[in-house]
Amino acid sequence: EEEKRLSYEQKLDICDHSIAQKLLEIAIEKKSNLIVSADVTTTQELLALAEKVGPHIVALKTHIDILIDFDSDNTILPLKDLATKYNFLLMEDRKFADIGNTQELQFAYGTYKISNWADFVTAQVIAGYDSLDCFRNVGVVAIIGMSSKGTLTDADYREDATKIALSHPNVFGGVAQNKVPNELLLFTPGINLADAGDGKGQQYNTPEHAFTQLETDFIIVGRGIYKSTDAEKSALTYKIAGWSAYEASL
Ligand code: 6AU
Repeated sequence: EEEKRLSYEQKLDICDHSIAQKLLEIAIEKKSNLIVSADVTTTQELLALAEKVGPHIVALKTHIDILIDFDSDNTILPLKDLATKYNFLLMEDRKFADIGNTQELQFAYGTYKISNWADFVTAQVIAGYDSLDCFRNVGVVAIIGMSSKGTLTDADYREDATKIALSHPNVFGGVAQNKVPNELLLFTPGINLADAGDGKGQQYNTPEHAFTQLETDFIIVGRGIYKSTDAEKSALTYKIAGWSAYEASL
């Protein structure tokens, strides 16, 4: 018989990181594996989107540095309140890619003070194992493979990146377009039900592909939701599509 993917309940037994545990618990409770990528450029749009999609998501993914009006009191405090109100985590998609000392500074200082509010962050592993030591008080999702056409994350790179992700205690997951070992949570962006690409190198797949072929744990959807005329309705559509695809893959 073909080996079955692990359920969220089974993953709870083998993924020890506290943030992995929280994500899995939220997924089970909300029957959702959806992460919305809030790639909007004003605080008002960010908060309005979080309010609409909050009930349907396990995490809201930010690119906090694209906001034109970032302000820790006006942006982060209300965002934190919404995360508490609707029970979702904050994933800052910073994709750190430097030496440990520089990342430590980028993480805790500057305008965004990511370490003060993010539950988990994305990081490249290009600078090696030790570069990830600085993310002590959050969880890290390692970029193992990218969704864009022509990405340099070939099979050799992904194999080495996966080794770092598996062995570093701060890392509990990976972003990839391929299967990863069961001990990691898999996050898959490049998900869209309507489009195959964006004309700028992005390549899209369906939730069904992500769960059946990649055995992913979480789908990440940006424009498919925040660009649609009714973001709440679209979030619900992707939530249901993601959950059905997960159940069908069990
Ligand atoms: O659904 P989209 O195409 O509008 O947005 C996809 C989101 C963007 C990207 O920065 C991000 O997912 N992303 C990532 C992440 C999550 O790290 C990696 C990748 O390989 N491809 C990708 O699109 O916010």
